[in-house]
Amino acid sequence: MTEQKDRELYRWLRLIREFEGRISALDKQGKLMGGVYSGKGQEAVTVGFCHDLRWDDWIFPLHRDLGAFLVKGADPKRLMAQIFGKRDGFAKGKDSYLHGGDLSNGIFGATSCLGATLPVAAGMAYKFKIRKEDRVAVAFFGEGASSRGDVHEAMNFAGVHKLPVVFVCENNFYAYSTPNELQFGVDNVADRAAGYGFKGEVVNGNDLHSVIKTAQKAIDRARKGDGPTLVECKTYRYHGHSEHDRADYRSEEEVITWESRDPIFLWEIYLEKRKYDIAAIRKGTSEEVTRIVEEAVAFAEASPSPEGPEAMGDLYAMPIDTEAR
Ligand SMILES: Cc1ncc(C[n+]2csc(CCOP(=O)(O)OP(=O)(O)O)c2C)c(N)n1
Repeated sequence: MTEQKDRELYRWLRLIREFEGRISALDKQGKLMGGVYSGKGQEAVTVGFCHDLRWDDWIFPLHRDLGAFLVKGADPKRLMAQIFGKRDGFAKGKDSYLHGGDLSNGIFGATSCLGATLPVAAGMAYKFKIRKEDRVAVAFFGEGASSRGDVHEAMNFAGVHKLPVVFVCENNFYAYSTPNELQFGVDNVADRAAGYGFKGEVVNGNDLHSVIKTAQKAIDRARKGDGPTLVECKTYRYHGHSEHDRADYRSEEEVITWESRDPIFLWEIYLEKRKYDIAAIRKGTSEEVTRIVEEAVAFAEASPSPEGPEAMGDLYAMPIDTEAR
């Protein structure tokens, strides 16, 4: 990879970390509405899968994937306004954290019912296939969601029709407080791919190089018409399930062990080994991401709240201009 690309990837990792860190702080200050589900620690997964997607590809993030929004092209200011529940957010103030998608950038909003976005991703991929378009759908989900029936149905359908979709399981070892061994009876979620007739891969989700390599193969396979892949990224969320969860079900040793495998820390070591000027890169990136996040917060705070009558708008979807997207 070129130095420019290496630095760009570092910038994404750091921007996501800064953005989410600020949201956690704003939540503690009581400035946000609704729950906050930090993806701190899982940044390499969303960066690895989204950084090289085309604008006309679609992603289906899970509730912990603000990073995917940023890398796929969402405006940080609008994203922050969404989190504040303000009118300039994607849902125009009707929702806070969870359900706003950014349709103009190919980002489908998350659903409260976990796993329910996967059949939509398969449907989107089916559309691409029928129209003979070389576009790809990438659907993210947790290992907890992998136990849902519609996840199975989406994968089965995608396997039968060889659809251009990549299923990305972010296995952070706990679905709320439920550990892997109480969630499924196989060693890996990816083992199930065999039952659907496509390839399953397990990857170290904290190692950006590994994620990128596997993501590229899976995305190329989908784009070429060779069908779906299920990629399971083993990773870890540093925070609790949401900011109100102290996560007492994990040991301190376990958390510290995973913190020592931090994706940003690992990428910095790589940059250093490439003999780039890491001190300068770190400083320049810190200044840049802090500025972007500051501007986003100022924009969101200044954005108006919606007025009462607006509650009645946008309740039903207008037919989408499917030719445009
Ligand atoms: C169908 C369904 N069941 C339960 C919940 C409640 N719930 C919300 S998040 C969550 C944990 C999800 O774990 P996982 O899918 O592994 O994703 P993670 O939060 O670990 O990223 C649960 C049980 C829900 N939203 N939807």
